Amino acid sequence: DEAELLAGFEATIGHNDRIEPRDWMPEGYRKTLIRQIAQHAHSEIIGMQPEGTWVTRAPSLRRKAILLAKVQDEAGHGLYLYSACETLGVSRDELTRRLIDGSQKYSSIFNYPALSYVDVGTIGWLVDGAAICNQVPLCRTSYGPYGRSMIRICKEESFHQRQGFELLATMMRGTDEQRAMVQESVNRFWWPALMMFGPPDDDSPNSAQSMAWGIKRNTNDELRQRMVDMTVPQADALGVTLPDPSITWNDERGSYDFGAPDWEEFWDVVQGNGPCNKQRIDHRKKAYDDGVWVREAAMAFAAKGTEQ
Ligand code: FAQ
Repeated sequence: DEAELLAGFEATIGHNDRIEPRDWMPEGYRKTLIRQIAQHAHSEIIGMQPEGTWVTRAPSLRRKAILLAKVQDEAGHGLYLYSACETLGVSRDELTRRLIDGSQKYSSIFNYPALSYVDVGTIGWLVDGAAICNQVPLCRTSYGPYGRSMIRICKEESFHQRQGFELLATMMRGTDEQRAMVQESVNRFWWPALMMFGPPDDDSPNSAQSMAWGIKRNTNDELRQRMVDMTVPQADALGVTLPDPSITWNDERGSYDFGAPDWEEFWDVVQGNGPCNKQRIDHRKKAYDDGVWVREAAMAFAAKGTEQ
């Protein structure tokens, strides 16, 4: 009966063992996972757009090959995550529909534009940097398919973060104008990158239950702190200034103190009013609509196969 199934589920969570697709799970657990994994998948797919606009304008063949490979990796991450989500009983088609109709979200960060080629470096350094801080603990999430997909994704994100850092380091060894471009880009991306971790803990309705279920392993604020502690020394090594004068080492806490992002701006972007929200969804919808004939042809071909 249900009480027994629930006790079994809770024992598995309690032992830090994995829940697998055929195991019984509470409906709330399934729904929360579908929400988080789908948002994560959508972020990877929508996240191809800002950097993708620079593929045709990269400054050299080498930079173009690197960028093309990175954007393709993001498509791959989206596909592993959609597959993980499908094990919970929802189809990829349905997930795509929910992205396009706005009933599921994707990360706020991808509603900001990549205005210059340097932004490719900054996105790699700060956005992939934030993604790694958030995702390394998710390798130990309680749902098997999600955790396993995170392992490979994290390896690739680490590579992306280093390529971003290398791009910026190259620019910083260039002219004054190039250094100013890096600084301007970092100024724009720093606060939105910190917002990727979600609202502060006391304003995060899902955290407590997701932590109890072992879906999340750390709170939003814990991971944001980890990001700051990891990034400050890297900014020093690059020679850029993070746009937060309140960043100071706190000896007692063994961490950096830092300022608060503009949470009003965050909620405004999450609610659809960021600089690129409409453009991102319109672009995704156009790609989906343009692909109708491919899906129809694939279905017709598959149907023919079963008849023969
Ligand atoms: N953007 O109660 P919480 C990448 C929503 S990395 C938009 O704290 P939760 C790699 C939240 O959904 C980016 N919405 O929620 C890449 C909830 O609304 P809901 C993707 C946000 O789930 C790099 C409400 O606010 N990574 O793509 C955001 O416990 C470069 C209340 O929040 C992941 O998705 C936000 N930033 O914690 C690709 C990681 N934050 O759903 C290309 C997995 C919060 O109830 C280029 N996800 N909201 O309507 C997570 O770890 C969690 O879902 C959090 C949010 C931490 C994002």
